[in-house]
Amino acid sequence: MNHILYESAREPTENELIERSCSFYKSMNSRRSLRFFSERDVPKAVIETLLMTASTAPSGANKQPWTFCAIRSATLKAQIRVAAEEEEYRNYHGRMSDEWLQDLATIGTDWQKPFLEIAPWLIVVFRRSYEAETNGHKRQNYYVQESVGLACGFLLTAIQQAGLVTLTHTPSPMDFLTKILGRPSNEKPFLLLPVGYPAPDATVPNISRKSKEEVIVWFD
Ligand code: IYR
Repeated sequence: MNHILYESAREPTENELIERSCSFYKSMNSRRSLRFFSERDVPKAVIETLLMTASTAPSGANKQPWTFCAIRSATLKAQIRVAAEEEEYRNYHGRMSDEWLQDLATIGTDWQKPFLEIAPWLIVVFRRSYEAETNGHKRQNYYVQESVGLACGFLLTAIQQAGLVTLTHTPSPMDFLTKILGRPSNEKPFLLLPVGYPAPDATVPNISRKSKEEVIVWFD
């Protein structure tokens, strides 16, 4: 065991707690998944900071089992769009159940994914199932899905806090991302996030979030 002293911030007063939690809730509650992006570029340094924020997430045994690919290359974005649309075409024309298609009808999605080329950046999050050691041993990672899910949550929060928008896009299956990006066999694609500014005329589905009564059960 090797512990160091935790550097805690000053304890907030009760008023500060109320003020901070409410204002953060307000900001997060205004987050929407966006499918219409502006072509305006976002500096690489900003993307790097957002990704390092994602990388502060907790993980099983602190293995940090994630890799983030940040793509601005127009050639790669075009290749990813073509491959994603091929899979999505098959999803929307036979692979998805009628119930699934009905559930998506209100959201208005289809197989076409122009945002994959329009957004200035695509972030592909990979989960690392194991670490390949030089002697050929596969060193295990733990709670990989949970850990990478948490890192993605941190990333969405950082993107929102910065004033940018994104979409949690999961073209399925996603193996094409491993091939296009030349990733090693211990990495599996987890999530594809276009990141940028919203298009001036962007629209979002007219849907709402569940109420507190629906999502919270108190035992106080
Ligand atoms: N991956 C497809 C389908 C899709 C699935 C769910 I669940 C959504 O919430 C939205 C879309 C697509 O991106 O179109």
